[in-house]
Amino acid sequence: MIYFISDLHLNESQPEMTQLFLQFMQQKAPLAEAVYILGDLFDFWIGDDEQSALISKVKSAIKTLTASGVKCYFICGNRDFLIGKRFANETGMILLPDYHCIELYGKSTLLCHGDTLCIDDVKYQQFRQKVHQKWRQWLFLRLPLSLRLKIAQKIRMKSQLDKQTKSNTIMDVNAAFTTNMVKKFNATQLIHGHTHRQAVHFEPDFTRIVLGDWKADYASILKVDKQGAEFI
Ligand code: LP5
Ligand code: MN
Repeated sequence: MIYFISDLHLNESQPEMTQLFLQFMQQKAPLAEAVYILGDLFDFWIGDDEQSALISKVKSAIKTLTASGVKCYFICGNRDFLIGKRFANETGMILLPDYHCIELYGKSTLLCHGDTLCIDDVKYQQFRQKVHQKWRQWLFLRLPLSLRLKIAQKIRMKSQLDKQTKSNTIMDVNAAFTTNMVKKFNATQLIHGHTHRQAVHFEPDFTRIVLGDWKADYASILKVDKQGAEFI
């Protein structure tokens, strides 16, 4: 059995959500073969050198899981794309590229965060392209933590403002682009998050499973086994 989660956006001001995640990692995840975290585990990530009580708790939960033999895979989201090798080494978590195809109980399944499928959100895609440039990241990671935090907060504010002017259609996946991507990987199933619209869509050539975001009292967890996929 394999679990898929995404879009927890763990942050200091919602400790209940961190609790939910820790509960999941301690009670459910140990029974699985693997756990896939498809991005936006954290509200934002400004470098593997940041430390806090929340970060320590999350790291130690992942470490305990992977040390017990359960594989934990991670595809970065649009908020925590700076999670890097140091985090992976400290936790045993395996970092995957933006698109990753797996054989999931007989179904060729493409995994991604989901932001790259939202190509109609041109402003976001331009922003994404910039912050994914290695030289920019290299420079950013060498700034003092306090300055990085300020920049991240500025970006969050601007993003929240911009989102008020964007329609839901613009902020959803582009259907034609998504179909092409699934075909390119010869997949029959796609699992992604980001849009926060938990659902199972039966498209003509593939099934698209969308993970939901977590709330203080709601954990969107997809369980897949031989019987199929279900949200628990
Ligand atoms: O996250 P969500 O779901 O609310 O919105 C996303 C898109 N927004 C983002 C931004 C993230 O929320 C915040 C990322 C913080 C990263 C911290 C590290 C910074 C590292 C820099 C390394 C070089 O992803 C939002 C989408 C939405 O999903 C739906 O898909 O619409 O996209 C935007 O809103 C982008 C804006 O339209 C453009 C943002 C430009 C920001 C420029 C600010 C410059 C301030 C610089 C100060 C020095
Ligand atoms: Mn996201």
